[in-house]
This record gives sequence, structure tokens and C-alpha cells, in this order.
Amino acid sequence: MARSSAMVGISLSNGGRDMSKMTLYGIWLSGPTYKAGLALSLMGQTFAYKHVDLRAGAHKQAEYLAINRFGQVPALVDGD
Ligand SMILES: N[C@@H](CCC(=O)N[C@@H](CS)C(=O)NCC(=O)O)C(=O)O
Repeated sequence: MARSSAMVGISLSNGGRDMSKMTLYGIWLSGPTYKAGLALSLMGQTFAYKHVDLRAGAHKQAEYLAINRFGQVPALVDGD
């Protein structure tokens, strides 16, 4: 028998909210980034993706720290 999200107690609904301007910041080699992108995809949520080059230290630059002060990926921005 196939397992549904309801059977494992996880809601993948976005509640009908308009979240059309979501942006996921990350790097696909990161498990947490991959999981966030997977969850959004399973919800049918469209989102922009912006690559953060961890190897170049982009996650510790002021521009990214303004998005996530912890300097880690992923970060999800809802809106502009
Ligand atoms: N608890 C965080 C952990 C995220 C995390 O560990 N991200 C790693 C990449 S997988 C990262 O940004 N590492 C860079 C650093 O900590 O400087 C989450 O799940 O969002």
C-alpha cells in the first residue's frame, strides 16, 4: 500500500496562500537546501532559486548575511 503524506502526519499544503514570490537561497549539494526545494516542489509551489557559492564564502558576505544572519543555507524569502 502506498504511503500518503497524511498517513505520516505531514501536511504538504500551502493552505491556498499566494506564495508566488518565494526565493530559495542555497546550494543543491546541501541536504537542507535539497529538502527545502523538494518540499516546495511537492507542495506545487513555484519558487525562484538563487545559488549561494559556499566554496567562495558567499554565505558569509554582508549581502547574504542580510538575508540569513546565521550565514547558512538554505534561506527562504517570501516576497520581495
Ligand atoms: N539547521 C540548519 C542547518 C543548515 C546547514 O547546516 N547548512 C550548511 C550547509 S548543509 C551551511 O550553511 N554550512 C555553512 C556554514 O555553516 O558556514 C538548517 O537546517 O537550515
